[in-house]
Amino acid sequence: MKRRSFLQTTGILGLASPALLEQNTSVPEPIIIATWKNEKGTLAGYQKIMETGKALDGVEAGAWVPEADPNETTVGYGGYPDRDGHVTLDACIMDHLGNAGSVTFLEHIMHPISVARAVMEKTPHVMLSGEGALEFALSQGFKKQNLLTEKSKQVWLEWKKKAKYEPKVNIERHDTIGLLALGKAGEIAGACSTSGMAFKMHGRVGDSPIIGGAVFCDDEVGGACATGLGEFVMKTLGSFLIVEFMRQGKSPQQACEEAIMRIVKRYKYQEFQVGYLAMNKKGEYGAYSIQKGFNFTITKNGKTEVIESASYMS
Ligand code: SD4
Repeated sequence: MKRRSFLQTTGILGLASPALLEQNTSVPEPIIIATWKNEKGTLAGYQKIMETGKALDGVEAGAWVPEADPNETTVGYGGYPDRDGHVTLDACIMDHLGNAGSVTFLEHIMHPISVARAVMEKTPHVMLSGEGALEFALSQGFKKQNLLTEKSKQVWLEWKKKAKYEPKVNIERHDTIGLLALGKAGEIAGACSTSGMAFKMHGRVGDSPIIGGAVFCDDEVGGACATGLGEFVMKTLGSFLIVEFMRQGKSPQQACEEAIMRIVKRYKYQEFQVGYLAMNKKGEYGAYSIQKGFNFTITKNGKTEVIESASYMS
């Protein structure tokens, strides 16, 4: 008996709409998107998905690229330190089953994203912080390294002469990497990695390790990730909010816009940047930011493209 006539005789077709049947059978092509201009990162992530099939492997591999790049001053090695000269890292990762792992205030480890993944896969916890996160990383075979490059140290020493902390629009080069991917089975995963705000207070933790803040995924809906001034992402739980908007039927673009408007309406001070990126299970994506200048990178079908985001301020 053919599938369709089986469905008709058993009455199943009457229960499920044709659109639903269609949706269940079509798996979109693997795709990976990342905040900012991160072509090498999305390409590395895409290649990993092609190799293992898994979105989770893709977002981890994508984050590795800026984490190891000494010229990338907002992520991992070479990241600008806090006001006391410490490079402290935040990262998180989430898979399609709703598992999540994160590290905050972690020092001396080149790839915090992989420590976050180890927290997710090898501990009963979601988040490890500071000394405890470092001890855990070392126990897992990660190597202790000095992440403060000579170049970043000089910038910090120069900053110390005035020691004035003023978050300004894009001036601090918000280049935190947030990633979302669909694997070969169409499953979603997300990740984020950063050294946080340059010259922040020692001990400051941003949105990047907060599940629901900088990253959220739900395999029934899609995922979202964030960059920019983390305090505002945290206070509005941006990525979770975007996924919930998509669950209500909004497109990724509409969902990002609503989440930005939530910040804009609630907080009058808008001289800072927040950028959101979202993708649904069909592989449709959207982005929106408060200020001009936010962009994102996408790799799909082996092709990589950097796209300028629309913004609230023109
Ligand atoms: C933070 N959201 O620590 C991060 C900063 C960021 O590109 O996105 N920088 O608040």
